[in-house]
Amino acid sequence: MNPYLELSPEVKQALSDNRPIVALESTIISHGMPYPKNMETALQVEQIVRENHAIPATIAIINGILKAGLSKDEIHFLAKQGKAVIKTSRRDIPFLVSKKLNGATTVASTMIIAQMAGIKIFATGGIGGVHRGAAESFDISADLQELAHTPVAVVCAGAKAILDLNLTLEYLETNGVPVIGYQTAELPAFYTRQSGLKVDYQLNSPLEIAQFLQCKWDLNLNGGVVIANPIPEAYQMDYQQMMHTIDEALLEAKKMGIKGKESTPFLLEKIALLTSGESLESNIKLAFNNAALAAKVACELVKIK
Ligand code: PSU
Ligand code: MN
Repeated sequence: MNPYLELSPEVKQALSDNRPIVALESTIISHGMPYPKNMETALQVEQIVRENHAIPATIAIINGILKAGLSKDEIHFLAKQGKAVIKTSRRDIPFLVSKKLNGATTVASTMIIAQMAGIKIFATGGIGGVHRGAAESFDISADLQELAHTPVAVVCAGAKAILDLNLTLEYLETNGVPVIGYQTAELPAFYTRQSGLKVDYQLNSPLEIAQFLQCKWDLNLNGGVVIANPIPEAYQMDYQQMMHTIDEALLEAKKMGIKGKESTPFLLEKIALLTSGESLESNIKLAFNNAALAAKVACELVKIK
C-alpha cells in the first residue's frame, strides 16, 4: 500500500467491490471559480455522479496526504481557501507532500493520484493545452504529457479557446493520445460546441467508449484518452463574441506580464468578468454534463472488466 495515499472509506469499499468510480479534480474548485459557487458546484458534480450510479472521488492534497475521496468539510475547506491552496501539477507534488501542505490538483496531478488509487475515469471542465504563442513562450500544459503517459480517461468539454486548439491536437497526436468526440465529429471548444477542428474518432454511446478504453489498456497502449463532450446546446455561448472576449483577456494578461501557472486561472477569471458571469454559468453546466457522461462510462467499464 502507498503510504502517501489515503482513500475515503467509500472509495476504498467501491474499489474492492469493483463498483464504478469517477475521479474529480480540485483546481477547478480552488482556482477555477469564486466562492461559494465553487463549493456548490463541486458538491453538485458529486451528486450528479451519484445520480448516474457511480461513486465520486474528488482528489486533492490535504496536509501533504494524497487523497482520493473528500469529505464535505474538506471540499468546503478547499473552496473557501481558494488560491491559498497551491495549484499542484506533477512537478509540485513532492514539495506539497514533504512540507505537508494543501494542494488543489490539476488534470495532470488528478490523473496521477487516480492512477495510484486504481481509478480509470475522470471528469473535469477542460484540459490544459498548448497556449497561443507557445512557439515563443513554450507554455504547454503538463496535462498533455500526463495524458501521454498515465492510463486514465479524461471526460472534458474539449479545451478552451484561450489555447491554440490546433497545436493542442498536434501535440496529442505526437504523443499517441486519442481524442474521442462523444456524439460529435468536431472538437468542442469548452464554451462552444464548435471549433472547426476534427476529433480523431466519434463514438456515440458510453458502452462504445468503455470498449475503446478497455482495448487500449488491454493492449498495453499506456497513457490517457481525451473524451470530448460538447457543452449542451442550451448553455453554449456565442462563438464570435467569445473570440473577442478571449482576445481581450489575452491582451490584458500580456500587459500584466501574467505567465506560467497563473495564466489559466487569470484568463478564466478575466473571461468571467468580461461576460458578466455568463462564462462561469456555462463552465458549471458543462462540468455537470461531463460528470454524468463519465459516470455512465465508468458503469460500462466495470461491467466489461
Ligand atoms: N480548464 C478549465 N478550468 C480549470 C482548468 C482548466 O476550464 O480550472 C485547470 C485544470 O485544473 C487544468 C489546469 O489541469 O487548469 C491547467 O493549468 P495549466 O495550463 O497551468 O497547466
Ligand atoms: Mn502553463
